[in-house]
Amino acid sequence: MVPARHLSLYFVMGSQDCAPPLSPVDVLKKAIAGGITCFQFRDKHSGLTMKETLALGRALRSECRQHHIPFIVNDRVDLALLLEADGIHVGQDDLPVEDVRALTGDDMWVGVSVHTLQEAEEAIASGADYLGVGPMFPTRSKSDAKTPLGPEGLAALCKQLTRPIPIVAIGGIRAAHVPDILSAGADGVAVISAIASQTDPEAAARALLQTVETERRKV
Ligand code: TZP
Ligand code: MG
Repeated sequence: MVPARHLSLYFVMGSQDCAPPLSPVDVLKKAIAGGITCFQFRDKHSGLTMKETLALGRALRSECRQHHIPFIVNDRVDLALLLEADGIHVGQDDLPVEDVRALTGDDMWVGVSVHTLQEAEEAIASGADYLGVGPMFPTRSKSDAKTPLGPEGLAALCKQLTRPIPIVAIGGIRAAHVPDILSAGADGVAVISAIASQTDPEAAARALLQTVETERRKV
């Protein structure tokens, strides 16, 4: 299992999520300065070649290592292994958890995206270390995102889970949503645009983290 504190402010990003003048490395540096607690490298449909993706992954990995931020790779076991990632995150259409585990060994965390209680139970049974539940709200960052669950959907899922597991909520999340999401049962929030599309990603990350920490004291 992933220690829940790492999920407080989970930043997801790839080159498709950043716009000049800030490069992905600039954005990550600022997000780290603002206090993110975990980073997922998710480069999708960005037009980068495999070599460019690997090079970018190495640069981002190095930033995370320097600041002791867990580094997770989205979808790609090959990249996760080459980048010596701390974890890999898979969706419902990616490799099954057992097969990921067979390739990565037991030391790498495996996170799974789920949208329903059944998917959550299956992910737990197959040995997931944490769940990403979403989308919470409409999002522009994922073209094939499913129907938003809202905090009510998240609360229902959390309440019915038969075994506990660390949970991070994702999809359209802004600081104002944090109270409802944490009281619904999530350990933290995962965001792309609430940090990557902001003119000041550091300030955006800092404000989000502060909200998470304030709310956590109340929950
Ligand atoms: N999975 C479910 S929604 C989503 C992913 C990767 C996109 C989240 O991006 P944003 O910009 O925080 O809505
Ligand atoms: Mg995926």
